[in-house]
Amino acid sequence: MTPPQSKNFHTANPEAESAIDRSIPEFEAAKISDEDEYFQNHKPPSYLPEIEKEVQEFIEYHRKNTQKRIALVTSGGTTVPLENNTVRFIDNFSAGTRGATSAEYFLENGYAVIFLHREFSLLPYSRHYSHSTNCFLDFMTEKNDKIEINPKFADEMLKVLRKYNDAKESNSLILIPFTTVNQYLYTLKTVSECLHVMSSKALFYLAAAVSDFFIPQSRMPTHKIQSSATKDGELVIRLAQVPKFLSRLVENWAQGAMIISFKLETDNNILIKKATSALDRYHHQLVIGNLLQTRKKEVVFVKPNGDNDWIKLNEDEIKGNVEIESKMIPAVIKVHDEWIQSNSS
Ligand code: PAZ
Repeated sequence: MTPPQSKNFHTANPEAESAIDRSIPEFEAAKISDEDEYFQNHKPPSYLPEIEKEVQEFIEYHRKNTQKRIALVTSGGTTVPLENNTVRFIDNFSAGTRGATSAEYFLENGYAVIFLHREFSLLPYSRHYSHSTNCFLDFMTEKNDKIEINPKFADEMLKVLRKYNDAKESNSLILIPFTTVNQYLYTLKTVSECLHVMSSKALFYLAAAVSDFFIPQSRMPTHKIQSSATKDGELVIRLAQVPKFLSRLVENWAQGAMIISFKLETDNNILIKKATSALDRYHHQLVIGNLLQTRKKEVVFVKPNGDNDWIKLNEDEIKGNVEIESKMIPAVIKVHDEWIQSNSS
């Protein structure tokens, strides 16, 4: 028996009056997102496949042998080259203290760490002796024609050396460099995609200070900008906005991972508002807010449930050189525990 047909209308016939309605505004062709367009129009760094291989091996090693959680810690500032054969670039203040210090506390707490850092910025462990007002030779002394560690620094140095050796021997730390914002974006994408297999056991701790503006490759001069090219003695540079990659990270590259972004401001009055709007926009798990002026003494954890939890060092802790990351990382790990728990059912 054939099913009853509606006699009142037919979907196959266009409606005569509106079949061609010229008054309807033109339907725009689907646009590719700013993020995708960025990757279509900018070349990846030539060494990216090697990084991908190293990172995959690192992740596989821990999946098979240690079952450790893996933290991707980004650290330091990105450069924005003004020329393709780069003589000049725009940079920012970040030395990588937050990233390098945090990486040490993640390692101490049993995480394996992928340290995606600005080349020549601070590194875990060596940070205690590099970029310091003390020359590294001050840590040494001469005795009976031999070089020794200055006894004044020996105890502290032994502690750092042991932790460093632990991280090395357990293959728990991998160092991945970047310099330009383009290298950072491509490497972040690649590493994130590799980490996809870790699901909720991956933690993204995005402490790098990434430039918001850049010069697209299409309009970057090949050679050094000549002073004769200036107009009335002024050099005018037109920068484009770096696309916001956090939504891609949350929705595609690192789906299931716990993602923490940082928000740096210089105006106390807008810090919480800006951190909250980042959470609303990207739907990740935590924004850590900090002010340029006080970033080593206090930070605020801005959470999706509306909580703003401050972590501060007191006067004694500041005098005793306590690092704020020693309080931040256990608090971050607590949030990660809850994230893994909520994803395991
Ligand atoms: O590198 P550092 O320790 O001097 O500074 C750390 C920091 C302020 C760059 C970091 O805590 C941070 O807030 N990063 C994100 C910056 C931003 O894109 O808003």
